[in-house]
Amino acid sequence: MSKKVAFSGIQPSGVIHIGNYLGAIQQWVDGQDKYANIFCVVDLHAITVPQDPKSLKENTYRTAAIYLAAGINPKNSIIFVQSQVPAHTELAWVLNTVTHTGELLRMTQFKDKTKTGSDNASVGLFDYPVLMAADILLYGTNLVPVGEDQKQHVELARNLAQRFNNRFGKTFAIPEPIIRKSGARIMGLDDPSKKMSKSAGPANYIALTDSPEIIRKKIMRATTDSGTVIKFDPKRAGLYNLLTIYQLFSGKTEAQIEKHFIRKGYSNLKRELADLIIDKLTPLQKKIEYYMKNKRLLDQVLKSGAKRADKIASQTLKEVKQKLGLVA
Ligand code: AQP
Repeated sequence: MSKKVAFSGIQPSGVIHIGNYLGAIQQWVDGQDKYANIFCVVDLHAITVPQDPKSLKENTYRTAAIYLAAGINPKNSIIFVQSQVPAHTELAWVLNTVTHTGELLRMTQFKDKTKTGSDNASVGLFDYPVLMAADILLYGTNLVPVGEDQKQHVELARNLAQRFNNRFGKTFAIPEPIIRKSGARIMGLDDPSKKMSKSAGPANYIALTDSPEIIRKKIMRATTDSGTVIKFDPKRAGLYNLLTIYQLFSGKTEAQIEKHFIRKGYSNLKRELADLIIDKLTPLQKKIEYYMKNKRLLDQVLKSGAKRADKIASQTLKEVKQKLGLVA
């Protein structure tokens, strides 16, 4: 039996943080042998909010470098940049024509990002979930490994696939999200009531490229409560978040961790957690730097990935156009 297709991506819109790593990238690496994988650097999504062109280019390379440094093997998995495969925007337009505006108005990410009430948000930001549906549906994707915040967007992709199939005949596979039980929503260090987010400011996240000094400072300053007992209690959001990060980086069970921290205080936990993160991120950072110094190698990987992706995507788009009655 052929393997299920898994598709996912990250925006090169700034730093990549441990939320992106633990919620998404780590499960991509874990599923590498199980699925036929396609991992995209979604630069067209990034430009739905203003980006500095120079930084965007550098961040696009860095995101690809992170995929490779984390252990994605480009021989098996397809790694590419979204804007290098034109079928993404073409299918997004087609899907726009079967999407209801009400569906997009209900998207919590759009609502969160436009909370201030300003009407300066781009139409691209409004349409973001449709482009994401196109990304997913072009590849016959069965599984979308993401963090919990993307669940609603994958749900829309499912609905659009079903709607299109009902109107025009079976064309798209119906994708489903894969969301980790633990790590699906890493919370902000300075505000554990909201998810860790790169747009929330540096005290909120640990970037994969943060130095040991910065990591230590951010963890020591992380918001906790006035309690003393170290336990996995979801009601104590700050502590629970730190313990979850500890668990995901250490691979230990809740019971093992709670036992380890019996009669120890929050400052012990924070010190040990900082050491653990530094320990895990240092080798990753070395690899990221290696790839960033070898842009030619990155270009080769991305060019070959785009070629492989384009072959699949063009075929899907051709079928879509035929079904719609567009002259090919
Ligand atoms: N806090 C998180 N916990 C777990 N998973 C997360 N992801 C994002 N934040 C967390 C997952 O990372 C993948 C890539 O996300 P993205 O590039 O779409 O970025 P995002 O979700 O927009 O990340 P940010 O940091 O929140 O960016 P801003 O602040 O710009 O909106 C996805 O699989 C996502 O679920």
